[in-house]
Amino acid sequence: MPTAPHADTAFRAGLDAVRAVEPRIAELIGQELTAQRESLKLIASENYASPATLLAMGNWLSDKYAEGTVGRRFYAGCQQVDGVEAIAAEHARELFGADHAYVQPHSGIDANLVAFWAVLAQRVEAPALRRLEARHVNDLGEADWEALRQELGGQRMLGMSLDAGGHLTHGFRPNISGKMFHQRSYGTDPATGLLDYAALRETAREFRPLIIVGGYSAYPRRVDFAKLREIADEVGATLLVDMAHFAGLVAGKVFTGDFDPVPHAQIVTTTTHKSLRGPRGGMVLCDDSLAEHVDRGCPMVLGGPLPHVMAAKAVALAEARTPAFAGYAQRVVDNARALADGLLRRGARLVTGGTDNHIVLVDVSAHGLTGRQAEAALLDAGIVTNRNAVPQDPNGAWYTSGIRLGTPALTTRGLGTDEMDEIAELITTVLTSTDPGASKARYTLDADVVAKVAGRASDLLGAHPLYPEITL
Ligand code: DSN
Repeated sequence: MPTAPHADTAFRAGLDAVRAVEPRIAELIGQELTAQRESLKLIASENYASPATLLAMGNWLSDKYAEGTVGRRFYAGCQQVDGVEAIAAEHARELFGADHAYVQPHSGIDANLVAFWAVLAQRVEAPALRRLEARHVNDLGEADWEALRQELGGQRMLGMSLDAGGHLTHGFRPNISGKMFHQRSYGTDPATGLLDYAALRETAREFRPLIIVGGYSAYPRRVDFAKLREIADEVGATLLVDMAHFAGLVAGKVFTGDFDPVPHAQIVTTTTHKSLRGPRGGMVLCDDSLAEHVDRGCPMVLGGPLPHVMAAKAVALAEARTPAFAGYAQRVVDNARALADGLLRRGARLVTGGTDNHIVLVDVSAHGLTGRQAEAALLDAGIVTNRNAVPQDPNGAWYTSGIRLGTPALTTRGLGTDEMDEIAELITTVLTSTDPGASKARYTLDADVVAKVAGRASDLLGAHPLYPEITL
């Protein structure tokens, strides 16, 4: 990660100011740094932002309201925020080769909501207004408005099933997307664990969705987005790809051609804090035909933008445009493969038998464990992962049968393929030494194993310090 020699002074001064007002918060900020430094973090969706990115967020840009878009705000005095948003959007367009970028979403869910409503506005609302010869929804009478509301709420979405690695915001009932859309899922081939494009095509032909959602949060392989677009075109759907997990691999040109969603999907959403290594937030990229609808994200879905976070997005996106970032993205994938190979050599069962992105999904039922037991036992030994369902998981989404591992964070710290092999050994030691208890959450793990693994994990981290220039 790009270092910042004087960051130490800046963070110290900032913490002193916080401490003077609410010392408990200063204490917790300091403790979080220690915890991050001491964790062998394999959570696939987390990373470490650069000091420059973090510092760009902690300032008075936060104080400004700027509803609207660049040059068209509902508040006066937005010149600086206009500059910030324009620079962030320019970096995003250039980095990903997109026609248009909207950098206001506060999170991935927000980005997806903006994208869903942009497609609904383009494909349902705008044609209805033309039909009714109205310029604006406010011009409609009660009956026409009610008919349009029903039409907007009656649309169909096809997304990847949760247990195949899809995401809750891709039309599932606990999320608002599942309440807005009639949803159907596509999944993976039970024999290989790989995305079943033929079955997806069949479902799309039969279901005729308005939107096909590509993208995942727990699928350890590349997706052929050219093929998804071909299917979407055949059934008249808009292809929307949520690349939150692998945006860093697209930015770093590890995923190119058919595996880069941007040239193939009409609209692409992402978070900015996962493999992309920016601040916590979201973003939408789209083709020119959707730009005007996406730009209405605020106030359609979002509250006022967070100018300080847009500034941090601009910094992180500038970092992602460097050759160093491309090297980082390649190492993320190399490390995931080394971790997967190390686990396979030691007898692990991996969903799809390996990885070609940053994710490794381990089926821990091979060790007689639930995901919950494995996650807790690994945490005891200082290895932070998260439990995750595997395809057709008999233990459901709470206990699960899997653990999801990811390499973006440890790669940022500088760990390489040799260390990944050693981490595979540590994980195997914990999984093979953990005895399942009477319930799906209980287990026993020998204290000597815990001490040995935690000691070695600590040595590995000690050799690759996090934010070495910060000496708090
Ligand atoms: N929470 C993110 C993840 O862990 O994949 C997705 O929203």
